[in-house]
Amino acid sequence: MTLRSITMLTAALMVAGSTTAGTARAAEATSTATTQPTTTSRASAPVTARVDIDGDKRRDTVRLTQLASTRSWHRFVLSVRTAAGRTDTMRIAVPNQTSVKPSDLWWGTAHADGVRGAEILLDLSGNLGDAPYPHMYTWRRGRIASAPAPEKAAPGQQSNYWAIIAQPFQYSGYTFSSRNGARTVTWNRTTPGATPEPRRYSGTSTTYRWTSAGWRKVSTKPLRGLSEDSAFRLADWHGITWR
Ligand SMILES: [Ca+2]
Repeated sequence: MTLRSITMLTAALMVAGSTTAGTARAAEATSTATTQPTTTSRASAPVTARVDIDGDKRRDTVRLTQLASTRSWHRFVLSVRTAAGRTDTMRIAVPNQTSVKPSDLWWGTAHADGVRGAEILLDLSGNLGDAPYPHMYTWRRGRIASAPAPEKAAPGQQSNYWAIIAQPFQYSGYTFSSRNGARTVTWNRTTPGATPEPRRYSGTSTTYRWTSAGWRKVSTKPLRGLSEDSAFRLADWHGITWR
């Protein structure tokens, strides 16, 4: 999914949400609903994907299920059941600013890092507005785990927010590749210079290689003099297809 298609999809969802809310499929809320005040009594339909998560080449079941919302939070459960029978779950919460359902958070799965098995990407903005808030999850030692962004992989600053940003004040995106058996990702980030028309963007292109200890920086080079179109093109996922 590209940023442009996200914007178009968001517009379509907002239209659809205003016209089809009454016919939206609903599933029974799970038994883990809490006693807190709720704004919805029933949760929306879960998203389910069949993909190899644990790397044993057998397809596993990934599911994002919605729990009852509170006044402040929409609450979800990400679950994985492997072909081998192992199950784990992780709670996900997003601010309750407007109605969202699992399909609004679901971005897709893809092989991102250097460990066999797919990663899971959720947009914790709920696919609303033009600022995605992608968070990545993976499978480690039999459990669902956060997959930190490479620039936040150092202990103490780990965050599984991946900075996909396409705003005039900042463009940021990631390019994945596999070279000589090593998985790499390059984080490109630019900001505008002070001179208007034509505005030029500069920043850094930092490449990380996957190691047994996670992403490790291997090089940084400057980006200079980019047109806004060029900066925009970097502000997406490249070399990887979330589906
Ligand atoms: Ca599997």
